Amino acid sequence: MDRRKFVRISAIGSAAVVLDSCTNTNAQTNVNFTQTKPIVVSTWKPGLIANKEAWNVLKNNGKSLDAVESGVKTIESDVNNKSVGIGGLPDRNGIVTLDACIMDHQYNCGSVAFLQDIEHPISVARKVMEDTPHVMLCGKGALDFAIDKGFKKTNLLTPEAESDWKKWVATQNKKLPEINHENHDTIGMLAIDSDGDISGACTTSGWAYKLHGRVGDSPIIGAGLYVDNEIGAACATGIGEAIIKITGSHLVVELMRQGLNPENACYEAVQRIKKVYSNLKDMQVGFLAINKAGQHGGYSMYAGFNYALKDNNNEELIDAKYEMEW
Ligand code: SD4
Repeated sequence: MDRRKFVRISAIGSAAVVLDSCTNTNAQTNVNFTQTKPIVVSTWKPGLIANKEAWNVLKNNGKSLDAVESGVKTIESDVNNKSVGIGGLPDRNGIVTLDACIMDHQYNCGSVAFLQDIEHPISVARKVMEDTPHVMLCGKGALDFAIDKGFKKTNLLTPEAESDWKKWVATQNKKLPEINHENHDTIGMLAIDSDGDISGACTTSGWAYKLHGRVGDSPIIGAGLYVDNEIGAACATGIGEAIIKITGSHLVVELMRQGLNPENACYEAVQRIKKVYSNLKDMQVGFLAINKAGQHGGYSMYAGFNYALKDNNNEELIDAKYEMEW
């Protein structure tokens, strides 16, 4: 029943109303709405490092959009992270292909999918947002656009990732690794700046050893990321196909609009995936959300999902609640 107690942030953002959806009495208690800001949250343990970078922007009254871009770039450049940017595990043809998107407080958004040879897909996504009338560029077109904008080509396949891939190629069954246990760390980041404006970013090399050409949820606005500055923002990690099927991040934001707090909204999104799939084996998905007040929460299908938080008082890794053990 506790889960059903939630805080509704009013659309104008001036008050919070406590509702009890179980009794649905609409008994409402006005409480003072104090926005926690600035604040940044991001998925998985590497989020701790990314948050530090974002915080350098936020603490100096910088924009949340700049914060999330510079935050996730640190992970894109980390050769030891096997799920994002350079060092990311390749597809089954041995080619690293990257997906990323970014969204600001005014519904502006940009995205790249199936991008190769560029270290910072998130910055290309931002250029798509700022310099074109489009939202999404893919593959060769995205690469040509990046080069045109001055990005340099980089070999993203590190010797370590190549050797992992070769070992996988040599396996009999060519099973896709389980996201979370063997293949995780896609970074989704959500931030509120000192003006109270929310932005988000998401970047990944996707599901290791995926089919060549496969695109996951991470570059899809509404699936891997969504921001509505009146309500809050959400991002996702895990099996992208499941997240796309329920338009996960948009769903979480809409659930917050209806009054759920971030954790409960993430919980409901996981329940939706449970309805869609009869077989949940290896079906790890995790959602992370923040509302306009700066409340945050996450929830995942399986144990193991965590997220990093940084605000004026806290810097920590938080274990999300989950539906089941592996
Ligand atoms: C994808 N959602 O490509 C990504 C993978 C992921 O942690 O999040 N891994 O489907």
